[in-house]
Amino acid sequence: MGWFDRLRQGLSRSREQLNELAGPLGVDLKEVVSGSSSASLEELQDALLLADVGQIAASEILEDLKASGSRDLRQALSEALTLQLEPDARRAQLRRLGFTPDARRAAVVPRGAVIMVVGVNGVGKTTTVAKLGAYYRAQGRSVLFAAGDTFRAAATEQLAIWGDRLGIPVTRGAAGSDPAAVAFDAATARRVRGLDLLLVDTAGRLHTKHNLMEELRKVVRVIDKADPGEPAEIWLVLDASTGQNGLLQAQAFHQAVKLSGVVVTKLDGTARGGILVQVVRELGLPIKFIGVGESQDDLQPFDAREFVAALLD
Ligand SMILES: Nc1nc2c(ncn2[C@@H]2O[C@H](COP(=O)(O)OP(=O)(O)O)[C@@H](O)[C@H]2O)c(=O)[nH]1
Ligand SMILES: [Mg+2]
Repeated sequence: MGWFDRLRQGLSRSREQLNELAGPLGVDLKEVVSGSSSASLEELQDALLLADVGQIAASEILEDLKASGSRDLRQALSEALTLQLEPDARRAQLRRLGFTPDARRAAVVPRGAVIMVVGVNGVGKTTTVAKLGAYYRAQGRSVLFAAGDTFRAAATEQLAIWGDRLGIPVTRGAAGSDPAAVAFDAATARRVRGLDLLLVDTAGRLHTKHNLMEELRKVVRVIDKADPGEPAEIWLVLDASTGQNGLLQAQAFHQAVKLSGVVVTKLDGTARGGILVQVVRELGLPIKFIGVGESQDDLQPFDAREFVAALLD
C-alpha cells in the first residue's frame, strides 16, 4: 500500500463521520443551504466538530459554504477545509484570489541548521528524527543526529541504530547525563565540521511538568550558545490519534519553547484528522510533515490539498 492509501485508511473514521452526518457529499449545496435537502448545515457542523476541526474553523467553513457559488458540496467543503489548513497570510491571499492552487508538495526547507523535536512520550519523536535525517540526506544535505533523550539508555540506542542504518553520525551522552550537554556538544560538532543540518532528539515529557519544560528551555539556550541563532526550528511531534489533548500539549510546549512547526505522526492509524486544522488555526503553527508509518520513508511534506483529498474522497 502506498503512503496516500495508508493516510486515507487512517482517516477513514473521520471520513465516514463526515459522509454519514453530512449525508452523501454529492448532494446539492444550494439545497443544503436553503434547507430543502435531507442533509443540513447543522449536521455538517456536528460532523466537523466530531472530526476535531474545532469551533472556530467549523463556523468559518459553514460561512464559506453559504457564500460559495458552487452547487457541489464536496468541492466546496474541500476548498473550505483546505483554506483552514493554510497559515493565516496564505489563507487570506487564497480567499482574495478565490481559488486554491494545485497540490504541489514543496520541499520543506528549514530556516537554519538545527532542528529540534519535542513532545510527549511515544508520539514518534525518535522515529521522526530518523525519518527527517533520511529525507534531508536524500536532498543532498549532510546530517548529524543528537541523541538528546538521555533519560533512557534505550532511547539513545534506538537513535544510534537508526544512525548506523542510515549512515548518519550520532552525538550521544552517557545514560542519565545532562541532555543540554549532549545538545551543546552536537551543536558545536555540527558547526566545527561544517555539516548542513543537526537534528536533535529529546526525551518525552508531559507538558504539565514544569521542571521538565525548564530542562527543555535549557537545551534550547545551550544550543544557542554553541551556535548563535539556533535552533532555528523547534517542531512539536504530535500523535494524530490524541485529539483535543494534542492541542493542549501543543499550547504548553509552545509557551515553554517557541515552536516553529508541527509534525503530525501516526496518520496511518485511527487519526482524528481535524486536529490539524486546530493546530494551524488556533496556534498559528504550520504543519511541516506528516508521518504515515514506521519506516524511514513514511514521512511526507505536508500539503493541505492532498490531506483534504485523503479526508473527503
Ligand atoms: N504507525 C505509525 N507508527 C509510528 C509513526 N511514527 C512513529 N511510530 C511508532 O511509534 C512508536 C514510538 O515511536 P518513538 O519514535 O520511539 O516515540 P518517542 O517516544 O516520541 O521517541 C514506535 O513504535 C514507532 O515505530 C507513524 O507515523 N505511524
Ligand atoms: Mg524517543
